Amino acid sequence: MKILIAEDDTTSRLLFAATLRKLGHTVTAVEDGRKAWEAWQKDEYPLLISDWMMPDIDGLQLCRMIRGEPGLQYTYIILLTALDSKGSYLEGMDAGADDFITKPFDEEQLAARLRVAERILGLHQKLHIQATRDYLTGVWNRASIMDYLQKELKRGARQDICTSVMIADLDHFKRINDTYGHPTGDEILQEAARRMSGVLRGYDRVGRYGGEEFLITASGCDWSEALALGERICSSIRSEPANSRAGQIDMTVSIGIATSCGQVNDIGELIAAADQALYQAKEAGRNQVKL
Ligand code: GH3
Ligand code: MG
Ligand code: MG
Ligand code: MG
Ligand code: MG
Repeated sequence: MKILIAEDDTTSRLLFAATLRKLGHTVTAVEDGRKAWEAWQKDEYPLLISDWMMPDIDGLQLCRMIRGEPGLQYTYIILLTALDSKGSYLEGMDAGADDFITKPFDEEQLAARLRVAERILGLHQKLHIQATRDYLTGVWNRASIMDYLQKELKRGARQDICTSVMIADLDHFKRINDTYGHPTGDEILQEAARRMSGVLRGYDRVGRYGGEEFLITASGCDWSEALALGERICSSIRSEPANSRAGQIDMTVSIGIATSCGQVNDIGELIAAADQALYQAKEAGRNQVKL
C-alpha cells in the first residue's frame, strides 16, 4: 500500500517509516502537516498516518482539509496521538479520522490496524468501480463520462484549448442481436469498447452513453485532430471481424463529432451537436465520421 506519514518527531517518523517498509508498504514520510497536504494533493495516497500535534497545520486540520476535498479515491486516515482522553478521540473522529494509534506504537497492533484499513479500502475500491464503470464493457458509465466531459470543458475554457466530444453508434446493431442473439450482441459491444479504448490517447476517455452508443471525450483536440481520432476509431472497428460465440462478425460504427474551443460550455449543447453530426453520418450511409 502507498502510505503517507506526517510526523514532526524525527525518531518516531523514521521508526514508523522503517516499520511500514518492513511490512512491504511504499512510504513517503514528511515532517509537517503542510508538506503532507502538498504531497496528498499531488499524488494519490490510500492511507495517511498523521501525528496529531504538529506545528502549523496539525493532524486535525489535515483531516478536515482532506475530507473537504471531494476526491475520487478515499484516503483512510489514522491519527497518531499521545493523548488518551475520550474527548480527543471524538474530536479526531469528527474531523474525519478513521482510526487512532497511540504512541509509542506497538508493531503488531499497527499491522492489525493496517489490515483493517486494507479491508475498508478494498471495499471502497470495489464500490467505486461499480459506481463508475459500465458493467458489461468496463468503460466509464454514463454518469462518469458526463462528469468528466464537464470537467474537461471547464479546464479547456480555463486553459483556452479545444475539447471535442464524439458519439459513436454501432451500425445496424439490432440486426446483430436479431441474427445471433443478445449474448452475442453483448460480446460485440465488449469488443467494440476494447477497440475504442485501444486507440485513445492519455486524456481521452470513452464511456457507454446508451445501449450501443459510446461517448468519447478528446481533450485538447480541435476539429481536425478530432476528425483524425474519429477516423482511427472508425477504422479500428471495421479493421477485422470480431470473434464471438457465433463466429466472426463484421462491425462498423458511425461517429458524430462536436468541438468546443472555449465558446460552448454547455455540455447539453455540445452533445446535441455531436448527435446531429452522428445523424448525418448515418444518413450518408454509416461507417463514417461527420463533424
Ligand atoms: P443504426 O445503424 O441506425 O444505429 O441501427 P441500430 O440497429 O444500431 O439502432 P437501433 O437503435 O435500432 O438498435 C439498437 C439496438 O441495440 C437495440 C437494442 O436492443 C440493442 N441494445 C441496446 N443495449 C444492448 C445491450 O446491452 N446488449 C445487447 N446485446 N443489445 C443492446
Ligand atoms: Mg508531534
Ligand atoms: Mg443507437
Ligand atoms: Mg446503432
Ligand atoms: Mg437508431
